[in-house]
Amino acid sequence: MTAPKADAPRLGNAALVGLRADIARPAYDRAAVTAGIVHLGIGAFHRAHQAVYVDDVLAKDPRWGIVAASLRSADTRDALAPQDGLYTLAVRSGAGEALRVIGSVIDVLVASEARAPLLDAMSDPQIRIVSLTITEKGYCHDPATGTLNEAHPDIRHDLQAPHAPKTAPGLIVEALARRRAAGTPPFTVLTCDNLPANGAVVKRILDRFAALRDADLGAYVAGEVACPSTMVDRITPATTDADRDSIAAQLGFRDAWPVVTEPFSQWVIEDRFPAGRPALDDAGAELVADVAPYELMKLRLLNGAHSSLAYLGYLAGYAFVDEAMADAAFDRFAAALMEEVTSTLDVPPGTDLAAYKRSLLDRFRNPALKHRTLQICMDGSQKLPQRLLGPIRDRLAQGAPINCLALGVAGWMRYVTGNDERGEPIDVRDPLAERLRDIAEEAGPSAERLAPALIAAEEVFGTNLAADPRFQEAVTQALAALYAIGAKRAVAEVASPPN
Ligand code: CS2
Repeated sequence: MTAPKADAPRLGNAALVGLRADIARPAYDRAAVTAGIVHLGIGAFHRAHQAVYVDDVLAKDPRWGIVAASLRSADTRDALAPQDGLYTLAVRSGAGEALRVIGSVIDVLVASEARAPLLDAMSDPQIRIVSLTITEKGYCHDPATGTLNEAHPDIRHDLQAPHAPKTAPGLIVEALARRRAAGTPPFTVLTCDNLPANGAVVKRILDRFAALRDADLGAYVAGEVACPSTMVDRITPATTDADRDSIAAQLGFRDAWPVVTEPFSQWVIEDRFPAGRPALDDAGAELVADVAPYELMKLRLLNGAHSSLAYLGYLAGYAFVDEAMADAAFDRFAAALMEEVTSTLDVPPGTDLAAYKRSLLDRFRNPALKHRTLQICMDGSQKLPQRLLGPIRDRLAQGAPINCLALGVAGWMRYVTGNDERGEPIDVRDPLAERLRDIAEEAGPSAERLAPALIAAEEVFGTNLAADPRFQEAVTQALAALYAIGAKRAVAEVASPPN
Protein backbone atom coordinates (compact mmCIF):
# COMPACT_ATOMS: atom_id res chain seq x y z
CA MET A 1 0.00 0.00 0.00
CA THR A 2 1.47 3.33 -0.98
CA ALA A 3 0.56 6.47 0.94
CA PRO A 4 -0.95 9.31 -1.13
CA LYS A 5 1.50 12.10 -1.71
CA ALA A 6 1.06 14.97 0.71
CA ASP A 7 -0.12 17.03 -2.25
CA ALA A 8 -2.59 14.34 -3.40
CA PRO A 9 -5.70 16.11 -4.67
CA ARG A 10 -8.77 16.39 -2.49
CA LEU A 11 -11.85 14.29 -3.15
CA GLY A 12 -14.54 16.33 -4.92
CA ASN A 13 -16.67 16.31 -8.09
CA ALA A 14 -13.60 16.74 -10.27
CA ALA A 15 -12.00 13.64 -8.73
CA LEU A 16 -14.79 11.27 -9.74
CA VAL A 17 -13.51 10.62 -13.25
CA GLY A 18 -10.04 9.87 -11.90
CA LEU A 19 -11.07 7.14 -9.45
CA ARG A 20 -9.75 3.62 -9.79
CA ALA A 21 -12.21 1.52 -11.80
CA ASP A 22 -13.12 -0.77 -8.90
CA ILE A 23 -14.21 2.10 -6.65
CA ALA A 24 -17.95 2.67 -6.91
CA ARG A 25 -19.19 6.23 -7.42
CA PRO A 26 -22.50 8.06 -7.99
CA ALA A 27 -24.28 6.48 -10.94
CA TYR A 28 -26.06 9.75 -11.76
CA ASP A 29 -25.36 13.34 -12.72
CA ARG A 30 -24.90 15.16 -9.42
CA ALA A 31 -25.60 18.50 -11.08
CA ALA A 32 -29.17 17.36 -11.77
CA VAL A 33 -29.90 16.39 -8.15
CA THR A 34 -32.30 18.60 -6.19
CA ALA A 35 -33.01 18.58 -2.46
CA GLY A 36 -35.94 16.52 -1.16
CA ILE A 37 -34.71 15.62 2.34
CA VAL A 38 -33.29 17.69 5.17
CA HIS A 39 -31.36 15.52 7.58
CA LEU A 40 -30.53 16.63 11.13
CA GLY A 41 -27.47 15.00 12.69
CA ILE A 42 -24.96 14.22 9.97
CA GLY A 43 -22.76 11.80 11.86
CA ALA A 44 -21.04 8.69 10.59
CA PHE A 45 -24.15 6.55 11.03
CA HIS A 46 -26.31 8.62 8.69
CA ARG A 47 -23.57 8.57 6.09
CA ALA A 48 -23.12 4.79 6.35
CA HIS A 49 -26.84 4.09 6.26
CA GLN A 50 -29.66 6.37 5.02
CA ALA A 51 -27.40 8.41 2.73
CA VAL A 52 -26.33 5.19 0.99
CA TYR A 53 -29.93 4.09 0.33
CA VAL A 54 -30.65 7.58 -1.02
CA ASP A 55 -27.53 7.38 -3.20
CA ASP A 56 -29.07 4.28 -4.81
CA VAL A 57 -32.42 6.04 -5.26
CA LEU A 58 -30.86 9.06 -6.97
CA ALA A 59 -29.79 6.93 -9.91
CA LYS A 60 -33.49 6.74 -10.85
CA ASP A 61 -35.02 9.81 -9.25
CA PRO A 62 -32.91 12.95 -8.73
CA ARG A 63 -35.44 14.76 -6.51
CA TRP A 64 -34.28 13.31 -3.21
CA GLY A 65 -30.87 14.85 -2.55
CA ILE A 66 -30.00 15.42 1.11
CA VAL A 67 -29.32 18.78 2.73
CA ALA A 68 -27.68 17.67 5.95
CA ALA A 69 -27.08 19.63 9.13
CA SER A 70 -25.07 19.25 12.29
CA LEU A 71 -26.82 20.79 15.26
CA ARG A 72 -23.64 22.09 16.92
CA SER A 73 -20.24 21.10 15.62
CA ALA A 74 -18.86 22.48 12.35
CA ASP A 75 -16.43 19.55 11.90
CA THR A 76 -18.41 17.57 9.33
CA ARG A 77 -19.28 20.66 7.29
CA ASP A 78 -15.64 21.76 7.33
CA ALA A 79 -14.59 18.31 6.13
CA LEU A 80 -17.23 17.80 3.44
CA ALA A 81 -17.81 21.29 1.99
CA PRO A 82 -14.43 21.40 0.18
CA GLN A 83 -15.30 17.93 -1.20
CA ASP A 84 -18.66 18.99 -2.71
CA GLY A 85 -20.33 16.84 -0.03
CA LEU A 86 -18.66 13.66 -1.35
CA TYR A 87 -17.20 11.11 1.04
CA THR A 88 -15.91 7.56 0.92
CA LEU A 89 -17.71 4.61 2.44
CA ALA A 90 -15.29 1.82 3.39
CA VAL A 91 -17.09 -1.49 3.92
CA ARG A 92 -14.85 -3.78 5.94
CA SER A 93 -14.91 -7.40 6.97
CA GLY A 94 -12.46 -10.25 7.39
CA ALA A 95 -12.75 -10.69 3.61
CA GLY A 96 -11.32 -7.24 2.87
CA GLU A 97 -12.44 -3.73 2.09
CA ALA A 98 -14.68 -2.24 -0.62
CA LEU A 99 -14.73 1.50 -1.28
CA ARG A 100 -17.62 3.53 -2.62
CA VAL A 101 -17.89 7.30 -3.01
CA ILE A 102 -21.33 8.55 -1.94
CA GLY A 103 -22.88 11.60 -3.59
CA SER A 104 -26.32 11.98 -1.99
CA VAL A 105 -25.34 14.75 0.43
CA ILE A 106 -25.58 17.92 -1.62
CA ASP A 107 -25.11 20.52 1.11
CA VAL A 108 -23.98 20.57 4.73
CA LEU A 109 -25.10 23.23 7.21
CA VAL A 110 -24.33 23.91 10.85
CA ALA A 111 -27.46 24.83 12.81
CA SER A 112 -25.62 26.74 15.53
CA GLU A 113 -23.99 29.12 13.05
CA ALA A 114 -26.45 29.14 10.16
CA ARG A 115 -29.91 28.71 11.62
CA ALA A 116 -31.60 30.89 9.01
CA PRO A 117 -30.49 28.90 5.95
CA LEU A 118 -31.38 25.66 7.74
CA LEU A 119 -34.89 26.87 8.61
CA ASP A 120 -35.23 28.18 5.04
CA ALA A 121 -34.33 24.77 3.69
CA MET A 122 -36.75 23.02 6.07
CA SER A 123 -39.52 25.41 5.01
CA ASP A 124 -38.93 24.85 1.28
CA PRO A 125 -41.91 23.09 -0.38
CA GLN A 126 -39.45 20.79 -2.23
CA ILE A 127 -38.45 19.25 1.11
CA ARG A 128 -40.83 16.46 1.91
CA ILE A 129 -38.93 14.57 4.58
CA VAL A 130 -36.95 15.77 7.60
CA SER A 131 -34.98 12.80 8.88
CA LEU A 132 -33.07 12.54 12.13
CA THR A 133 -30.06 10.79 13.64
CA ILE A 134 -29.47 13.00 16.65
CA THR A 135 -28.72 10.20 19.15
CA GLU A 136 -31.00 9.34 22.04
CA LYS A 137 -30.20 12.48 23.99
CA GLY A 138 -31.02 14.78 21.06
CA TYR A 139 -34.74 14.21 21.69
CA CYS A 140 -34.50 16.06 25.04
CA HIS A 141 -36.85 13.53 26.53
CA ASP A 142 -37.14 11.51 29.68
CA PRO A 143 -35.74 8.12 28.62
CA ALA A 144 -37.81 6.15 31.14
CA THR A 145 -41.15 7.51 29.88
CA GLY A 146 -40.40 8.80 26.35
CA THR A 147 -41.99 12.19 27.09
CA LEU A 148 -40.51 15.66 26.50
CA ASN A 149 -38.27 16.81 29.35
CA GLU A 150 -39.80 20.24 29.85
CA ALA A 151 -37.14 21.18 32.40
CA HIS A 152 -34.33 20.57 29.85
CA PRO A 153 -32.39 23.88 29.62
CA ASP A 154 -32.32 23.82 25.80
CA ILE A 155 -36.06 23.10 25.60
CA ARG A 156 -36.72 25.98 27.97
CA HIS A 157 -34.55 28.16 25.76
CA ASP A 158 -36.43 27.10 22.63
CA LEU A 159 -39.80 27.79 24.25
CA GLN A 160 -38.66 31.25 25.23
CA ALA A 161 -37.06 31.98 21.85
CA PRO A 162 -39.12 29.81 19.44
CA HIS A 163 -37.82 31.59 16.32
CA ALA A 164 -34.19 30.95 17.29
CA PRO A 165 -34.28 27.28 18.29
CA LYS A 166 -31.23 25.17 19.25
CA THR A 167 -32.81 21.73 19.62
CA ALA A 168 -34.15 19.35 17.01
CA PRO A 169 -37.72 19.54 18.37
CA GLY A 170 -37.43 23.36 18.38
CA LEU A 171 -36.15 23.49 14.79
CA ILE A 172 -38.76 21.06 13.48
CA VAL A 173 -41.70 22.82 15.12
CA GLU A 174 -40.48 26.24 13.97
CA ALA A 175 -40.15 24.97 10.39
CA LEU A 176 -43.62 23.38 10.58
CA ALA A 177 -45.06 26.69 11.87
CA ARG A 178 -43.47 28.51 8.93
CA ARG A 179 -44.80 26.00 6.43
CA ARG A 180 -48.25 26.29 7.93
CA ALA A 181 -48.12 30.08 7.71
CA ALA A 182 -47.03 29.84 4.06
CA GLY A 183 -49.71 27.28 3.18
CA THR A 184 -47.06 24.59 2.50
CA PRO A 185 -48.02 21.07 3.57
CA PRO A 186 -45.92 19.63 6.40
CA PHE A 187 -42.94 17.35 5.79
CA THR A 188 -42.83 13.84 7.21
CA VAL A 189 -40.53 13.47 10.23
CA LEU A 190 -38.43 10.34 9.86
CA THR A 191 -36.54 9.40 13.02
CA CYS A 192 -33.65 6.96 12.56
CA ASP A 193 -32.43 6.70 16.13
CA ASN A 194 -32.37 3.60 18.30
CA LEU A 195 -35.42 4.34 20.43
CA PRO A 196 -38.34 1.95 20.88
CA ALA A 197 -41.42 3.08 18.94
CA ASN A 198 -39.21 5.92 17.73
CA GLY A 199 -41.92 7.44 15.53
CA ALA A 200 -44.42 7.54 18.39
CA VAL A 201 -41.79 9.01 20.72
CA VAL A 202 -40.82 11.84 18.35
CA LYS A 203 -44.49 12.47 17.62
CA ARG A 204 -45.30 12.79 21.33
CA ILE A 205 -42.33 15.14 21.81
CA LEU A 206 -43.21 17.37 18.83
CA ASP A 207 -46.92 17.51 19.70
CA ARG A 208 -46.10 18.53 23.25
CA PHE A 209 -43.45 21.08 22.28
CA ALA A 210 -45.79 22.66 19.73
CA ALA A 211 -48.65 22.75 22.25
CA LEU A 212 -46.38 24.48 24.76
CA ARG A 213 -45.62 27.10 22.10
CA ASP A 214 -49.31 27.65 21.41
CA ALA A 215 -52.43 25.52 21.55
CA ASP A 216 -53.35 26.11 17.93
CA LEU A 217 -49.94 25.08 16.65
CA GLY A 218 -50.13 22.06 18.97
CA ALA A 219 -53.41 20.96 17.41
CA TYR A 220 -51.98 21.45 13.91
CA VAL A 221 -48.84 19.40 14.57
CA ALA A 222 -50.85 16.70 16.38
CA GLY A 223 -53.33 16.46 13.53
CA GLU A 224 -51.19 16.94 10.42
CA VAL A 225 -47.65 15.70 10.96
CA ALA A 226 -46.73 12.07 10.25
CA CYS A 227 -43.83 10.46 12.14
CA PRO A 228 -43.36 6.91 10.86
CA SER A 229 -41.27 4.53 12.96
CA THR A 230 -38.10 2.91 11.66
CA MET A 231 -35.63 0.22 12.57
CA VAL A 232 -32.10 1.11 11.48
CA ASP A 233 -29.09 -1.15 11.62
CA ARG A 234 -25.49 -0.88 10.50
CA ILE A 235 -22.52 -1.02 12.85
CA THR A 236 -20.45 2.10 12.22
CA PRO A 237 -17.43 2.85 14.42
CA ALA A 238 -16.03 6.36 14.71
CA THR A 239 -13.51 7.16 11.93
CA THR A 240 -9.87 7.35 13.05
CA ASP A 241 -6.86 9.12 11.51
CA ALA A 242 -5.48 5.70 10.62
CA ASP A 243 -8.69 5.08 8.61
CA ARG A 244 -8.22 8.43 6.86
CA ASP A 245 -4.66 7.54 5.88
CA SER A 246 -5.37 4.02 4.67
CA ILE A 247 -8.46 5.10 2.71
CA ALA A 248 -6.59 7.97 1.06
CA ALA A 249 -3.88 5.53 0.03
CA GLN A 250 -6.45 3.31 -1.69
CA LEU A 251 -8.49 6.17 -3.13
CA GLY A 252 -5.64 8.25 -4.51
CA PHE A 253 -7.43 11.33 -3.14
CA ARG A 254 -7.57 12.86 0.31
CA ASP A 255 -10.92 12.53 2.05
CA ALA A 256 -11.13 14.46 5.33
CA TRP A 257 -14.00 12.35 6.64
CA PRO A 258 -14.53 8.88 5.21
CA VAL A 259 -16.86 6.47 7.02
CA VAL A 260 -16.03 2.90 7.96
CA THR A 261 -18.78 0.30 8.26
CA GLU A 262 -19.71 -3.39 7.96
CA PRO A 263 -21.27 -5.23 4.99
CA PHE A 264 -24.62 -5.72 6.80
CA SER A 265 -27.29 -3.04 6.51
CA GLN A 266 -31.00 -3.07 7.35
CA TRP A 267 -33.68 -0.38 7.27
CA VAL A 268 -37.29 -1.21 8.11
CA ILE A 269 -39.68 1.71 7.67
CA GLU A 270 -43.31 2.20 8.53
CA ASP A 271 -44.85 3.16 5.20
CA ARG A 272 -46.65 6.36 6.15
CA PHE A 273 -45.46 9.36 4.09
CA PRO A 274 -48.37 11.71 3.29
CA ALA A 275 -45.98 14.09 1.47
CA GLY A 276 -44.45 11.30 -0.63
CA ARG A 277 -41.20 9.38 -0.34
CA PRO A 278 -38.36 8.08 -2.48
CA ALA A 279 -38.53 4.47 -3.68
CA LEU A 280 -36.40 3.27 -0.78
CA ASP A 281 -37.77 -0.24 -1.27
CA ASP A 282 -35.95 -0.38 -4.62
CA ALA A 283 -32.77 0.41 -2.68
CA GLY A 284 -33.23 -2.51 -0.27
CA ALA A 285 -35.23 -0.91 2.57
CA GLU A 286 -38.24 -2.84 3.87
CA LEU A 287 -41.46 -0.79 3.90
CA VAL A 288 -43.91 -2.36 6.33
CA ALA A 289 -47.15 -1.57 8.17
CA ASP A 290 -45.77 -2.24 11.66
CA VAL A 291 -42.13 -1.75 12.63
CA ALA A 292 -42.55 -2.58 16.33
CA PRO A 293 -41.47 -6.25 16.24
CA TYR A 294 -38.38 -5.39 14.16
CA GLU A 295 -37.41 -2.56 16.49
CA LEU A 296 -37.78 -4.65 19.60
CA MET A 297 -35.79 -7.51 18.10
CA LYS A 298 -32.95 -5.23 17.05
CA LEU A 299 -32.82 -3.04 20.16
CA ARG A 300 -32.95 -5.94 22.58
CA LEU A 301 -30.80 -8.49 20.75
CA LEU A 302 -28.22 -6.31 19.00
CA ASN A 303 -28.08 -3.18 21.12
CA GLY A 304 -28.76 -4.97 24.42
CA ALA A 305 -25.89 -7.39 23.80
CA HIS A 306 -23.71 -4.57 22.41
CA SER A 307 -24.09 -2.39 25.51
CA SER A 308 -23.52 -5.34 27.86
CA LEU A 309 -20.41 -6.40 25.93
CA ALA A 310 -19.23 -2.80 25.93
CA TYR A 311 -19.46 -2.17 29.71
CA LEU A 312 -18.25 -5.59 30.75
CA GLY A 313 -15.66 -5.77 27.97
CA TYR A 314 -14.27 -2.35 28.80
CA LEU A 315 -14.01 -3.28 32.49
CA ALA A 316 -12.23 -6.50 31.52
CA GLY A 317 -9.66 -4.48 29.55
CA TYR A 318 -11.00 -5.06 26.03
CA ALA A 319 -10.84 -1.89 23.95
CA PHE A 320 -12.77 -3.32 20.98
CA VAL A 321 -15.90 -5.45 20.58
CA ASP A 322 -14.16 -8.08 18.44
CA GLU A 323 -11.44 -8.36 21.08
CA ALA A 324 -14.06 -9.07 23.76
CA MET A 325 -15.72 -11.61 21.43
CA ALA A 326 -12.38 -13.37 20.98
CA ASP A 327 -12.65 -14.25 24.68
CA ALA A 328 -14.78 -17.42 24.52
CA ALA A 329 -16.60 -16.53 27.75
CA PHE A 330 -17.75 -13.17 26.33
CA ASP A 331 -18.85 -14.82 23.10
CA ARG A 332 -20.91 -17.35 25.11
CA PHE A 333 -22.24 -14.55 27.32
CA ALA A 334 -23.49 -12.57 24.30
CA ALA A 335 -25.29 -15.68 23.04
CA ALA A 336 -26.74 -16.40 26.50
CA LEU A 337 -28.01 -12.84 26.84
CA MET A 338 -29.77 -13.17 23.49
CA GLU A 339 -31.39 -16.42 24.65
CA GLU A 340 -32.55 -14.70 27.83
CA VAL A 341 -34.14 -11.88 25.83
CA THR A 342 -35.84 -14.13 23.27
CA SER A 343 -38.99 -14.83 25.33
CA THR A 344 -39.72 -11.07 25.33
CA LEU A 345 -39.84 -10.71 21.53
CA ASP A 346 -42.57 -10.84 18.92
CA VAL A 347 -40.79 -12.37 15.97
CA PRO A 348 -41.30 -10.27 12.82
CA PRO A 349 -43.08 -12.10 9.99
CA GLY A 350 -40.76 -14.32 7.98
CA THR A 351 -37.78 -13.87 10.30
CA ASP A 352 -35.56 -16.83 11.20
CA LEU A 353 -34.66 -15.71 14.71
CA ALA A 354 -31.96 -18.31 15.26
CA ALA A 355 -30.21 -17.23 12.05
CA TYR A 356 -30.62 -13.56 13.03
CA LYS A 357 -28.92 -14.21 16.37
CA ARG A 358 -26.09 -16.16 14.73
CA SER A 359 -25.53 -13.33 12.29
CA LEU A 360 -25.36 -10.81 15.16
CA LEU A 361 -22.63 -12.83 16.87
CA ASP A 362 -20.71 -12.98 13.58
CA ARG A 363 -21.07 -9.24 13.12
CA PHE A 364 -19.71 -8.61 16.63
CA ARG A 365 -16.74 -10.85 15.74
CA ASN A 366 -15.88 -8.80 12.60
CA PRO A 367 -12.12 -8.35 13.07
CA ALA A 368 -11.84 -5.50 10.55
CA LEU A 369 -14.22 -3.03 12.23
CA LYS A 370 -12.35 -2.08 15.41
CA HIS A 371 -15.43 -0.81 17.18
CA ARG A 372 -14.44 0.72 20.51
CA THR A 373 -16.26 -0.56 23.59
CA LEU A 374 -15.92 2.94 25.04
CA GLN A 375 -17.83 4.39 22.08
CA ILE A 376 -20.79 2.11 22.79
CA CYS A 377 -20.59 2.81 26.56
CA MET A 378 -21.44 6.44 25.84
CA ASP A 379 -24.84 7.85 26.94
CA GLY A 380 -25.84 4.69 28.82
CA SER A 381 -28.51 6.51 30.82
CA GLN A 382 -30.32 7.13 27.53
CA LYS A 383 -29.79 3.61 26.18
CA LEU A 384 -30.37 1.30 29.14
CA PRO A 385 -34.18 1.63 29.28
CA GLN A 386 -34.82 0.25 25.79
CA ARG A 387 -31.84 -2.10 25.61
CA LEU A 388 -31.85 -3.84 29.00
CA LEU A 389 -34.58 -2.56 31.31
CA GLY A 390 -37.49 -3.21 28.91
CA PRO A 391 -36.58 -6.89 28.50
CA ILE A 392 -35.93 -7.15 32.26
CA ARG A 393 -39.47 -5.90 32.99
CA ASP A 394 -40.91 -8.45 30.57
CA ARG A 395 -38.81 -11.30 31.99
CA LEU A 396 -39.83 -10.45 35.55
CA ALA A 397 -43.48 -10.42 34.48
CA GLN A 398 -42.90 -13.92 33.08
CA GLY A 399 -41.28 -15.01 36.35
CA ALA A 400 -38.12 -15.81 34.33
CA PRO A 401 -34.47 -15.34 35.40
CA ILE A 402 -32.52 -12.22 34.40
CA ASN A 403 -28.92 -13.23 35.18
CA CYS A 404 -27.32 -11.98 31.96
CA LEU A 405 -29.37 -8.79 31.70
CA ALA A 406 -28.69 -7.96 35.37
CA LEU A 407 -24.95 -8.37 34.79
CA GLY A 408 -25.21 -5.94 31.85
CA VAL A 409 -26.92 -3.36 34.10
CA ALA A 410 -24.31 -3.96 36.83
CA GLY A 411 -21.58 -3.39 34.23
CA TRP A 412 -23.08 0.02 33.49
CA MET A 413 -23.19 0.80 37.22
CA ARG A 414 -19.56 -0.17 37.66
CA TYR A 415 -18.63 1.95 34.63
CA VAL A 416 -20.47 5.12 35.78
CA THR A 417 -18.47 5.13 39.02
CA GLY A 418 -15.72 6.60 36.82
CA ASN A 419 -12.96 4.25 38.00
CA ASP A 420 -12.03 0.99 36.35
CA GLU A 421 -10.94 -2.27 37.94
CA ARG A 422 -7.34 -1.08 38.18
CA GLY A 423 -8.37 2.19 39.78
CA GLU A 424 -7.75 4.12 36.55
CA PRO A 425 -10.23 6.90 35.65
CA ILE A 426 -12.89 6.16 33.01
CA ASP A 427 -13.91 8.93 30.60
CA VAL A 428 -17.65 8.63 31.31
CA ARG A 429 -19.68 10.41 28.61
CA ASP A 430 -23.31 10.74 29.55
CA PRO A 431 -25.71 13.66 29.95
CA LEU A 432 -26.21 12.45 33.56
CA ALA A 433 -22.51 11.72 34.18
CA GLU A 434 -22.09 14.21 37.00
CA ARG A 435 -25.18 13.15 38.89
CA LEU A 436 -24.31 9.47 38.49
CA ARG A 437 -20.76 10.08 39.67
CA ASP A 438 -22.07 11.93 42.75
CA ILE A 439 -24.37 9.01 43.57
CA ALA A 440 -21.46 6.60 43.16
CA GLU A 441 -19.13 8.68 45.31
CA GLU A 442 -21.68 8.92 48.06
CA ALA A 443 -22.37 5.16 47.99
CA GLY A 444 -18.72 4.11 47.78
CA PRO A 445 -17.55 0.80 46.25
CA SER A 446 -20.24 -1.31 47.89
CA ALA A 447 -22.77 -3.16 45.72
CA GLU A 448 -25.33 -3.16 48.56
CA ARG A 449 -25.26 0.65 48.65
CA LEU A 450 -24.47 1.55 45.04
CA ALA A 451 -27.05 -0.62 43.24
CA PRO A 452 -30.13 0.70 45.11
CA ALA A 453 -28.80 4.28 44.98
CA LEU A 454 -28.52 4.15 41.18
CA ILE A 455 -31.80 2.27 40.75
CA ALA A 456 -33.46 5.21 42.49
CA ALA A 457 -32.59 7.41 39.46
CA GLU A 458 -36.15 7.57 38.15
CA GLU A 459 -35.39 9.10 34.77
CA VAL A 460 -33.49 5.91 33.91
CA PHE A 461 -35.22 3.15 35.89
CA GLY A 462 -38.75 4.55 36.23
CA THR A 463 -40.58 3.61 39.39
CA ASN A 464 -41.73 0.03 39.03
CA LEU A 465 -38.29 -1.62 38.80
CA ALA A 466 -37.10 0.17 41.90
CA ALA A 467 -40.06 -1.34 43.73
CA ASP A 468 -39.30 -4.90 42.55
CA PRO A 469 -37.06 -6.73 45.05
CA ARG A 470 -36.16 -9.37 42.43
CA PHE A 471 -34.58 -6.70 40.25
CA GLN A 472 -32.72 -5.04 43.08
CA GLU A 473 -31.42 -8.38 44.32
CA ALA A 474 -30.23 -9.63 40.91
CA VAL A 475 -28.44 -6.38 40.08
CA THR A 476 -26.89 -6.08 43.55
CA GLN A 477 -25.58 -9.63 43.31
CA ALA A 478 -24.15 -9.04 39.85
CA LEU A 479 -22.49 -5.82 40.96
CA ALA A 480 -21.09 -7.55 44.04
CA ALA A 481 -19.56 -10.15 41.72
CA LEU A 482 -17.98 -7.40 39.59
CA TYR A 483 -16.37 -5.90 42.70
CA ALA A 484 -15.30 -9.25 44.11
CA ILE A 485 -13.97 -11.16 41.08
CA GLY A 486 -13.89 -8.61 38.23
CA ALA A 487 -15.75 -8.50 34.91
CA LYS A 488 -13.79 -11.26 33.18
CA ARG A 489 -14.64 -13.91 35.76
CA ALA A 490 -18.15 -12.63 36.45
CA VAL A 491 -18.94 -12.93 32.72
CA ALA A 492 -17.45 -16.43 32.59
CA GLU A 493 -19.58 -17.51 35.55
CA VAL A 494 -22.85 -16.18 34.13
CA ALA A 495 -22.09 -17.51 30.64
CA SER A 496 -21.57 -21.03 32.03
CA PRO A 497 -22.91 -21.05 35.56
CA PRO A 498 -21.30 -23.62 37.84
CA ASN A 499 -23.63 -26.63 38.39
C1 CS2 B 1 -24.24 0.84 19.33
C2 CS2 B 1 -25.04 1.20 18.09
O1 CS2 B 1 -23.03 2.75 19.99
C3 CS2 B 1 -24.00 2.02 20.24
O2 CS2 B 1 -24.72 2.22 21.20
O3 CS2 B 1 -24.90 -0.18 20.02
O4 CS2 B 1 -24.61 2.38 17.54
C4 CS2 B 1 -25.01 0.06 17.06
O5 CS2 B 1 -23.73 -0.10 16.51
C5 CS2 B 1 -26.01 0.31 15.96
O6 CS2 B 1 -27.28 0.49 16.52
C6 CS2 B 1 -26.01 -0.85 14.96
O7 CS2 B 1 -27.06 -0.71 14.10
